[in-house]
Amino acid sequence: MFGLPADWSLDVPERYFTLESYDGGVARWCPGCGDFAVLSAVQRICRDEQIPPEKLAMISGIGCSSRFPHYMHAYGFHGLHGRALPVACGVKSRRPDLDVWVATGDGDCCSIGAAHWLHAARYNMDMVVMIFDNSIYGLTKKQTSPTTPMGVGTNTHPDGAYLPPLDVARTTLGFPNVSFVARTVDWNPPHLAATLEAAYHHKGTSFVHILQRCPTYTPNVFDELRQNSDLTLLLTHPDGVRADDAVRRMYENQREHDPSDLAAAHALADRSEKLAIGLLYRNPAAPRLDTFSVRGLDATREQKLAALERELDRFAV
Ligand SMILES: Cc1ncc(C[n+]2csc(CCOP(=O)(O)OP(=O)(O)O)c2C)c(N)n1
Ligand code: SF4
Repeated sequence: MFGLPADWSLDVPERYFTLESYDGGVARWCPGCGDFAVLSAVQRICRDEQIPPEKLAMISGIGCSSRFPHYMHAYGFHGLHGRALPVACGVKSRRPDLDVWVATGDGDCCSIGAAHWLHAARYNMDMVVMIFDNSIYGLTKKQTSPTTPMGVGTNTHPDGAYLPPLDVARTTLGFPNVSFVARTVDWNPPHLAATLEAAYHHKGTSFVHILQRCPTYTPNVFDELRQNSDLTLLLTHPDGVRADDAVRRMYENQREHDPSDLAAAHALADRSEKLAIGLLYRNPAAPRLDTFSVRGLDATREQKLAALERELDRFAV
């Protein structure tokens, strides 16, 4: 036929996933909410990587951003406020074959869930943790969060927060055994996607600090950053987040930063002068608890019973 050899065959994959394959329904966020951009980026990465939906687990706590699992056609767990990370660690322990993604807000992760944030960094299990930082508690309608800038009035602090905010990326860099910390912004979709892609390919817990617009409750917090690109510093490096020409053209300030340099990462994460975006730190050699927690997963029922008997015998009186 048309000069093709008789034994020619088209190598068509048995399953091909399109963006629709990951579509979990109409997202109910306010118009202009930055969460939409993150959802699109994640769906594109899943399509590009051809991840079967049944191999994806989207885990969240409570908050607007935590509604994320509902909008992905994948396994999902929309759990308790602040508890996304322990659930994700549990899933990864017993189902190492699943790609685990966590959606957690600045309130969910850095306030009520802060203890889990530290320990998840230390456990360093293979997963992507997206911290949606809109500087406010959105779902409960505008209470101060640990990242609310001073001077921004909220329902709990009408005259503005009393204390300076914490920075998500900078704080994460201080945790023991942390292996990946990056920062990006929802209003730069190519950079957001490249950052999440780098996070997905890192073996360990990849924390991605995402500055996320909440036009309803913190409409102006990122105005300066969005209107004046001089306030952003684009981090570049062959081992860092890919920055294509379009992204490079957006920012005059660029710096090559070696992501293995933790001291430099700490200094760059400081936002007092500029907002550094890109990969701040990566340590592929950090030990991972999920390489140990999988032990015994392939044990037979008989082996498990025998192990249980042995344990119980130790306590016999
Ligand atoms: C144990 C518990 N405490 C408080 C709440 C109320 N609550 C629900 S979401 C939320 C904060 C959400 O803020 P954030 O995590 O930043 O997410 P956002 O809505 O801004 O995306 C709070 C305080 C709750 N559901 N459970
Ligand atoms: S309240 Fe803010 S964070 Fe929540 S859906 Fe609306 S814009 Fe998004």
